[in-house]
Amino acid sequence: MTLSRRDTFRLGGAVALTSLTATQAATATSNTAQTVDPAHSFSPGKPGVDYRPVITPNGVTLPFKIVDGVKVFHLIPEEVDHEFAPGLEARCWGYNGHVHGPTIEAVEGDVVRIYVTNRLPAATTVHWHGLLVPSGMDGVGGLSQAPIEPGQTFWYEFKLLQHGTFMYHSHHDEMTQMAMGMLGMIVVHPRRPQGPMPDRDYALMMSEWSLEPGTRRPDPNEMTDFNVLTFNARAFPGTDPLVAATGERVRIRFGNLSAMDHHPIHLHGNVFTITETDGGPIPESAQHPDTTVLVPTGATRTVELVAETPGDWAMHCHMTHHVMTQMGHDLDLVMGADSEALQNALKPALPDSMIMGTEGMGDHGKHIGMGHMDVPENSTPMVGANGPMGYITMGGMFTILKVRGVVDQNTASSFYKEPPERQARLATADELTRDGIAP
Ligand SMILES: [Cu+2]
Repeated sequence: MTLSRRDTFRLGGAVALTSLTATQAATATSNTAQTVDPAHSFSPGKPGVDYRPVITPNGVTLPFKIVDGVKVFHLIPEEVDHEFAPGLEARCWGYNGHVHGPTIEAVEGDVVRIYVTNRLPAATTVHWHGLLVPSGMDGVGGLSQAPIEPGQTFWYEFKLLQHGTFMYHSHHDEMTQMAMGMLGMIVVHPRRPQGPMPDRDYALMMSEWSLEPGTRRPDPNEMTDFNVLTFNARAFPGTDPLVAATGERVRIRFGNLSAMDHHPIHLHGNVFTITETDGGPIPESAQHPDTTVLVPTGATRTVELVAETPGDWAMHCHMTHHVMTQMGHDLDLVMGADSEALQNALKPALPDSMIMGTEGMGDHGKHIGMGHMDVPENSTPMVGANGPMGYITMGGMFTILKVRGVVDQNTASSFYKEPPERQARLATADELTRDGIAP
């Protein structure tokens, strides 16, 4: 399908004819830099020239080509075999071979043309969450467009009037399709950046899944008891860390398209400023420092910080069950029980059983790591992975910001080592005596 010049203007998406002078661009950009004048045309923004490309940990950015000044993308909804963490795989629905879909990245004022080829067995649509688009481009199946039937390719085209962090997702049988993974991030860079540009710009989409141990299909019918909580569709230890050098400005864009949950994301060792939502930039007078940002479902929040202190800084959802993976929430309480007596009682009926949880869940992964017990096929320990100082008893929606004096290709895979005077350790007998502490 081709688009006439007249149609393009009707959409408010004028094809770039000439590049703008600085004065024209300044006039076209409002004082708050939230919108561009839809009548103005811009040259398509170039990565590395007009913006520093965003990094999607564990993910990719959707490639585009430029045809007559329009950025042309091709999004392909399809079934994808996806790994949440080593040993935990599922057959999900995603886009272009990825779960979630690739990040769509462009520049305010760009005209984007997005073809969607449906390779799923079900009809679908794509909604551009937070973007100001014509009603006919809004992607609500049955309301603003006909559903895209299997095998069909649909055309979407609109001008990007805003900059910021947005999302895309299925808006047809959303309950099923979003639970199967049909989500992605949209990053629109400002045409004329107002503040300092970030040195590192990260995008993290949060979602939640129901995947019974031993099965391979996420269960969209689940309403409350989600057991796989993810950043970019990965559960720790499957999450790639974020890295930054000291002194660098870091932007982290959070999107949340979880079915039912909000996520308070807490970052250790740093203070950030919450700078924007999917509604636009937060005026500087209303920005505030924080260490936890609540990201409601169906929303984005962007934070910025300057990395100051070297270290391995945990970043995770602070809802404690959201840093567990495939935990059975209907377990009977055994905290404080006599594990030996329980074990002896169970032995005749279940000779291979192993009583756990009388002192909490922390040892679960450790026992698996030591080979004392197996996990069911296609599942992962509820918590964690081996760390430099022992076992890390967190899983799910957990990742690490690795801050170093210098970042190199080994930073992501290495752990920070503190000098002894900055490292917590066993107290010595001399110290206890000196300070009158009875251990
Ligand atoms: Cu959470």
